Amino acid sequence: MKNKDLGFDSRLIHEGHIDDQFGSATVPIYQTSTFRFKSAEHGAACFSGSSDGYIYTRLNNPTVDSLERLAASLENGYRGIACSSGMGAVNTIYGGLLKQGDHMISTDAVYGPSRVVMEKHYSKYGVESSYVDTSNAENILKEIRPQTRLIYIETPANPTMSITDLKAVAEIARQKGLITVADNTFCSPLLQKPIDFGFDIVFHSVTKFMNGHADIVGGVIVSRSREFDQILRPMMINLGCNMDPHQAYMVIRGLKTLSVRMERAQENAIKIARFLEDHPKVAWVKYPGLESHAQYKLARSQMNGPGAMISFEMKGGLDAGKTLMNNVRLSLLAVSLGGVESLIQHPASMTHSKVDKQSREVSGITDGLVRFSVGIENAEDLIADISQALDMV
Ligand code: LCS
Repeated sequence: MKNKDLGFDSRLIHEGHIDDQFGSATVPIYQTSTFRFKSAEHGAACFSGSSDGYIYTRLNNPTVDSLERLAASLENGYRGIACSSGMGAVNTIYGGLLKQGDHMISTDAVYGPSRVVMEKHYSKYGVESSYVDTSNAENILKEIRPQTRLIYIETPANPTMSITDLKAVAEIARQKGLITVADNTFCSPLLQKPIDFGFDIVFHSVTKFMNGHADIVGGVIVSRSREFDQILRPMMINLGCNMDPHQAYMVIRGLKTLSVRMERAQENAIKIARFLEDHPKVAWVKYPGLESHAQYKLARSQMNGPGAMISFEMKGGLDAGKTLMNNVRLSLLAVSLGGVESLIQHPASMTHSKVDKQSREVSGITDGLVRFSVGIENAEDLIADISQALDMV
């Protein structure tokens, strides 16, 4: 059977594996900075591209290559580009696709640094950006200027959990000749495949659900076509934000259990979301698996599951949220997300603290918003823990 005929879970286990001479069941870690050429001619051929041998680990490496092939298969794309971090992927995309005078339209509630690096650094090089609520595709249409080149969306958005209609955005971009990029970190390719909806480029902070064990930082970009891969790969190489072979091995290892981890985390998440929604001290809960989520139907139509991220606000605002966070005992008070352990954090003072307060408020990142990344512990234990912490408020 050809691998393209395999189901998603079989791909997680078998796809991308580069053959090694000893028949290793797992992808070997090629912990080397450089590769020996067979001859001067071979070295020259590797550099010219007429031979696809390995050269130097910043450029290519068999372990990293295995992850790049696996990621591409999972996202139904052409090829993956593994990066040292999710922010390495963001900068490869911005730097590779935008030039002086270009304009980008982005989801307003993106991961804080994805916005901060554009507003504070790329603006110095003459790149302009607008931040809108992309959960209404009309807002994107209104922002398009002659200089617009890129539509960059995050869905569900970190941390507001608002959902952008992938098909509608891809259609707008097709009509206007724009490039589309989706940050798929909150979903992983198990729950959402933006390329299937017409997106050009998808990327992940693999630090999160894809690796899933809170033990490495990394990123991966998957392009729909060779054209985009050929623009982005040299950018990543020249920025020097390549993934290390050991990091790549860890992600490949973590990915094998993506489906089983995500299924369990989602089972827990819906129970916790309902518990929070019914709790008298909680003002609101945003979770795509709750009927009360404003885009519940859209989420169901483009995601294969609601995921394991929940945002909520305490009736007592920030102070009540702080008391809650200071009193959880099982969940960890920590940033990051998508691991087997549950994590709780406060975006306004932590992950999104460098975004100015007014922009945070406009995009729905209120001071009282608390973000919960649901792990795979026993749901009863997680609920008991949150419940006792809520009692302290
Ligand atoms: N995109 C999203 C949606 C993210 O949540 C993050 C990190 C990144 C990109 C950047 O990836 P990194 O370089 O960290 O691998 N999000 C974090 C968060 O919410 N808490 O801590 C990190």
